[in-house]
Amino acid sequence: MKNIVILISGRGSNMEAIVRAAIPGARIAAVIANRPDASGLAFASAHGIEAVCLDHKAFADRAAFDEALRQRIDAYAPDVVVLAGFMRVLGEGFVRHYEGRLINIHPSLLPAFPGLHTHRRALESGATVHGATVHFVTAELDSGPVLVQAVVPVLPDDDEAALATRVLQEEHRIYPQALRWIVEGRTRIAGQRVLVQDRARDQAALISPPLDA
Ligand code: NHR
Ligand code: GAR
Repeated sequence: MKNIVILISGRGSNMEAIVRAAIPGARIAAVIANRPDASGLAFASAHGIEAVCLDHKAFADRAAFDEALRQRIDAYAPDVVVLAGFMRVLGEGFVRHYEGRLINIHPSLLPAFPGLHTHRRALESGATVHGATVHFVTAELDSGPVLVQAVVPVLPDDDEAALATRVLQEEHRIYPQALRWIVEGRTRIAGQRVLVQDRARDQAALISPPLDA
């Protein structure tokens, strides 16, 4: 059995998608939030998962929070640590400690739009496609090796909320899949690339807006 620890900051719908996926061989050992008002903690508790709040505001600085967080996580002997809407930047020491077993989902097609407010920035850029990326976390923000990406169209009537909803729906598909690949031991990091054994080989292009028939 592989132990999974999931870190959230809010609603936790990606955490929920992972829990509902019931990945064979994976046990969600704990869900930890850095904010007491993270509503995802209630879902975790209701599903018999240990739900922990570690309020970053209770710590003197980032290093102290990182260290306390690391100790809480390590108590569960995790094989994989999953950032699911986790909103605190983590220090180099923390990231190095979990190297190769720490993953994040970011709401853009990296390397486009690292950081915050990705949907607004995608709309402003005029891009006609946008999406989400699951990646291994490295010290440099939103820059680690990519496991999987989902592309959605940007539609003419989109506002930030509509685009975010379309992206989130795909996040809920790709994040459980990526975690499953890791739990099954099928991923290998080769430089900036991630190789997935025996993955589907669909070479279809995604074009937005669609070409005329
Ligand atoms: N830490 C490292 N070292 N590397 C990454 O790739 C990380 C990370 C921590 C979180 C998630 C990331 C995202 O997917 C993530 C990736 C928070 C911020 C941020 O600026 C940026 C990126 C991400 C998460 N946070 C502010 C901060 O001061 C707080 C913002 C808030 O609380 O609303 O930490 O986008
Ligand atoms: C998701 O869209 C996730 O990609 C994004 O926040 C949302 C969290 O939703 N993550 C970040 O922006 C990280 N900086 P959720 O709490 O319902 O999973």
